[in-house]
Amino acid sequence: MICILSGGTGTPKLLKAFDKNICIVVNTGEDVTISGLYISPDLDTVIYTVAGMIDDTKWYGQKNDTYNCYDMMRVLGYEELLKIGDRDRGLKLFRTLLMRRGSSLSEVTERILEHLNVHIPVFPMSDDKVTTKIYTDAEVLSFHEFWIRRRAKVAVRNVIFEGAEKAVPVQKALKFMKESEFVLIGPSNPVTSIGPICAIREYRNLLKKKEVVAISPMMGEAPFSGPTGVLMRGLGYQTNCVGVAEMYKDFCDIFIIHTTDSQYKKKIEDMGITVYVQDILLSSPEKKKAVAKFVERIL
Ligand code: GDP
Ligand code: FO1
Repeated sequence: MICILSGGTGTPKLLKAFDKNICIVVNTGEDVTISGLYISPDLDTVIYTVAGMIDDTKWYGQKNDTYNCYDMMRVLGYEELLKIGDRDRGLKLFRTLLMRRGSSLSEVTERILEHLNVHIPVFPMSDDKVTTKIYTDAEVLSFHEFWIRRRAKVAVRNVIFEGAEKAVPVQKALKFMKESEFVLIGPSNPVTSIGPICAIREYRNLLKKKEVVAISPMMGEAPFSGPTGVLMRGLGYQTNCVGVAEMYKDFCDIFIIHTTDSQYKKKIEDMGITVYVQDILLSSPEKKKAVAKFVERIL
């Protein structure tokens, strides 16, 4: 069993390509309440992906969803920060109701997986509240204020994961991680997707003991997509695979970088990390399969 750490875009692209058993530990630092609903965007993307329901044009929400509820609210002059589909809203409402009755996020996740007939273990990283906060000179932003309202067009000064020091892992997730053959850090945002998981002490300590393989989310001097570059620059890292390796060097044993980045191999090896150069653009089923196969045979 491979234990995969995931955010909500890059790593999900790979999840269906593995032949070996996997379990997935998902970032919850972006969780937020909108219109009374408990929204766990990365968790929902992972659940929809393993259930074969994801809208893989956007990497959030369900495919073929409708937006009647969202549109009706707009008619009434209320615009939600996230455009939530009707069926997606159904899942989020179900979760919210169960949590209001006292279930934890991980318990509800188990229930959802059961109902969707999914047999791949998926865990939120914690049942405790951990909230990613992005500091600029002028203000402190939630992830969605930063990404959706400000379009990531701000100079980032710092990123903190509020609550992470006191948060404990979901115990089943920790057990699966302990018993896994190795941990795979998927090609996710190292700051806001992998950062919150590593900010929880017990995961950090365990990662140092496990074999850890990571896949770069960078191609040259930029990420394949999203705000990873802006966030890394704000924290003082180079916005390339060397910067990501710097962030992971305390626990990463093997790092897979993109074919465009072979000039950085030596620099990363000098950090004590074994480096492989591969095509890691996950743009077709064949390419995803090739990357998954490579990972499965790496150790
Ligand atoms: P988020 O939760 O939506 O931020 O998603 P993740 O953190 O899981 O993924 C975002 C990261 O995925 C970005 O840094 C992208 O560069 C990376 N990514 C997106 N597509 C690809 C791809 O095809 N290959 C690789 N290697 N990384 C990708
Ligand atoms: N991301 C957007 O950029 N725009 C949206 O309207 C949006 C809606 C949305 C609805 C449900 C959901 O679970 C996720 C949604 N996302 C949307 C994804 C959003 O949460 C972030 O892009 C990811 O969290 C990035 O990690």
